[in-house]
Amino acid sequence: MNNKNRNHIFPRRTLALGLALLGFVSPTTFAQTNNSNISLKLLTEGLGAPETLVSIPDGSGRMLVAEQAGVIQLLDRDGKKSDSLFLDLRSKIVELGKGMEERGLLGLALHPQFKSNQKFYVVYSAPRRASAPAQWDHAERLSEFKATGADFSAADPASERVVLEIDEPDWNHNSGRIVFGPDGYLYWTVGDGGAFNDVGDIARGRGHPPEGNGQKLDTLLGKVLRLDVDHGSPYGIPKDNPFVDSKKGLPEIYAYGLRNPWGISFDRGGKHDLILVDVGQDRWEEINVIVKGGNYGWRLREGFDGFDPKDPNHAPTNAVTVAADGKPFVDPVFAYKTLRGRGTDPQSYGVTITGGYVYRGKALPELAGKYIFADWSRSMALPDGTLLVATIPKDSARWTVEPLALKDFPNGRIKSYIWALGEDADGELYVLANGINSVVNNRGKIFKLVPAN
Ligand SMILES: [Ca+2]
Repeated sequence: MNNKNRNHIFPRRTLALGLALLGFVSPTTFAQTNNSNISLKLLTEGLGAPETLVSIPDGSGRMLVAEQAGVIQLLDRDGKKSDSLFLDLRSKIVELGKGMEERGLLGLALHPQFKSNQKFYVVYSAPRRASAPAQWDHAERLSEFKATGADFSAADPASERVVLEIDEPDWNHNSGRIVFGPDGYLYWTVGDGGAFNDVGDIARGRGHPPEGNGQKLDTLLGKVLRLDVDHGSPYGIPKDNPFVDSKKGLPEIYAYGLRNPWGISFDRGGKHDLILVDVGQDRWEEINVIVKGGNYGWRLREGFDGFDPKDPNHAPTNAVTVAADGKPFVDPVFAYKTLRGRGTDPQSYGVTITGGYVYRGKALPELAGKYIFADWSRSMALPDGTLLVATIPKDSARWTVEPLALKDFPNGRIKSYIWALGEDADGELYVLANGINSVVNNRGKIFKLVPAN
């Protein structure tokens, strides 16, 4: 998956696997909170690693689910898979590994006027471009496609229009999450280019400048981009993007200083905040509220601490608090410790954060206005994801988080890797889970958050 190897820490992975074989399974570290009115309803299973769920906005209740291995499934309102795929992109995607994998089909978003123009967008890992350094890994490609037919039940594979490609030095930290904003523009999260610590791998020719991609404004790596896909060729730049006039940065950049954001969503209500989670290196997992032009710190900051790539396990005593341009960094609204070792740290929820949605549905009034998200797993090697709920104070400054109380799953732990969350047309939420840490097996399933019986 995606978020996971965002860390690229093989010793940790190996340790987790060894402990798993010895029978050390992370013990419950929180008081059980299963006196809940919320439960999970299994909607469908037998999917590849499911990474995005969106509703088809025609009142049919049908949904599209993108699998990381490169296909998009069509589900009916009860979760039953269509006999035929909505779209198969596998021939366009780089060859994927059978184990941990961060490449593949990473994002799907329907155009706000999908019902009339039938357009939708995907981000996937395409082969390295000839213009990229020979030792680099691949390119992330944003493409537009069109659905066909009166009922949108399939996409036309020949309708692809490549919007933008970004060369990637490494196989990991590709991010690739996309969402349309209330302004009609497309927001695209791009990881820092991979390897570890945003310093790169010598074997790859680095691919990371001395200050790291996150802080460097002449690269699209480590950013949130904002594009106008309705104007220009192949796209336009919104005229109020932060670097349009200053020439201090690329005009696509909306926010920067990010590592590998695995989740981005706009709150449908409230102030329509743009909420992003950033997967940390070794110490902190973050929730950020994204503002235009904001610098979120990576790789000078991680969580609320400084970051030193030469000593990533400790906060430097001389942490940088002001960016090179003299502006302060934007702190997260919440950060929790990245789980390490045997997974017993009560201040951590797991090894990598998975983004979600502010609940604006009707079925679960106790969740109204709260941000529902997850941690992928408490172990690299075992399926032990945790659903989490954040309460957002009126001033939005510092959020509070606890495990989501579920009737049948104490402490929000659902015994699956949590690849992503999904939101339907009614604002109801789904959990996109996987029974195995691989994108090529069909162990994925989708749960809906529903009232308990
Ligand atoms: Ca940050």
